[in-house]
Amino acid sequence: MEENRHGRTVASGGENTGFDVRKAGDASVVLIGLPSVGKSTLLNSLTNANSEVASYHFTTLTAIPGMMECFGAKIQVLDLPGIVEGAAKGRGFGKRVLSVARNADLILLVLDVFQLKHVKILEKELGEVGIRTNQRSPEVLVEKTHAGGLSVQTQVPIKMSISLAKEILRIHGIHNGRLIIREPNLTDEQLIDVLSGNTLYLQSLKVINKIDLVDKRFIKDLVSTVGGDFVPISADKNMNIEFLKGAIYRKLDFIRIFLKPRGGEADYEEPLIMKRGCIISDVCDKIHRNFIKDFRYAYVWGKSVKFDGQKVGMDHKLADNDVLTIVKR
Ligand SMILES: Nc1nc2c(ncn2[C@@H]2O[C@H](COP(=O)(O)OP(=O)(O)O)[C@@H](O)[C@H]2O)c(=O)[nH]1
Ligand SMILES: [Mg+2]
Repeated sequence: MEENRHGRTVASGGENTGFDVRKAGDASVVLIGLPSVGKSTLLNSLTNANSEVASYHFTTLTAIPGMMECFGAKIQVLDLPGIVEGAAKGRGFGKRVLSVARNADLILLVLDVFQLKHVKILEKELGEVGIRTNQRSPEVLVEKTHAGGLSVQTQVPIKMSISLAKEILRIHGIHNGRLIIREPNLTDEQLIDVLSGNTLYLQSLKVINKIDLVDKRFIKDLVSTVGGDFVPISADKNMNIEFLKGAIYRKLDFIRIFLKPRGGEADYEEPLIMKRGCIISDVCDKIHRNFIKDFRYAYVWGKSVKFDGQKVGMDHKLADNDVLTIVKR
């Protein structure tokens, strides 16, 4: 289980600058935040890594990986240099940091308990490189044709006018085809995102660090500023770190697949940790880079099939706790 996606690198584009970290584990999580909010301290408390901590800015100059284990999943955590306003336009290491973020499965937005408004900077910079956090990709379908002009079909109520939708299509070079909108209240920004082809919809989790410096009352009041969706921690004093690990695990939305050799017993000890929505070829990829070549068919027991032991092909979508037997050539 060493190869496959583990062979992929977290690209940063161009020369090797210390940002090219091999992807490893079942998922990868990046720490994004301004300098000195405690990212390196957090990496050290979540994982086996030892990233340098300092009380001055820009200590971490490269991507530092660590590995954390949670409920049987191995999760890679990457510590990155802090980003500042203007990062997406190239300030500091901004561009490279943000390009690493594009390859992540989850972004931890690390905030200092006294600097909560910085979440806006983080979201803005991520937004500028096409990363939308905690939004799913809108349900929109574009079918291009060679002739016949443009038509727009709406299957739900939308606020945008049909003529604006057509105009946006034309701006993106689509003059013939059909746009099918299934997303209620689709906005023009969302449609532009879809058509630009560069937009990534990634999960994020807000982490508020250094809560050892404030009292319980202060943390309670945070809810009114940031909303309820955050995890308060102290990376330095190890407060709430186990809870954060669980929150990361839940955000990653894993499912567990149990492999069963043909004619043998399923291995319930060591499940394969997969992403929800995965298909059998993803499992093959995870087992070994070349495994897929020898795939013939598979048998599945569990929620994803109509009956136990059903024979399926490699495009079959798996469900949590499925048992799987792969038959090779
Ligand atoms: N009081 C307190 N200080 C912290 C905490 N986490 C980090 N620090 C301090 O904040 C400074 C910056 O930490 P560092 O991890 O290097 O931040 P980074 O630049 O985001 O990687 C260091 O002096 C840390 O000791 C925390 O939970 N509480
Ligand atoms: Mg650092």
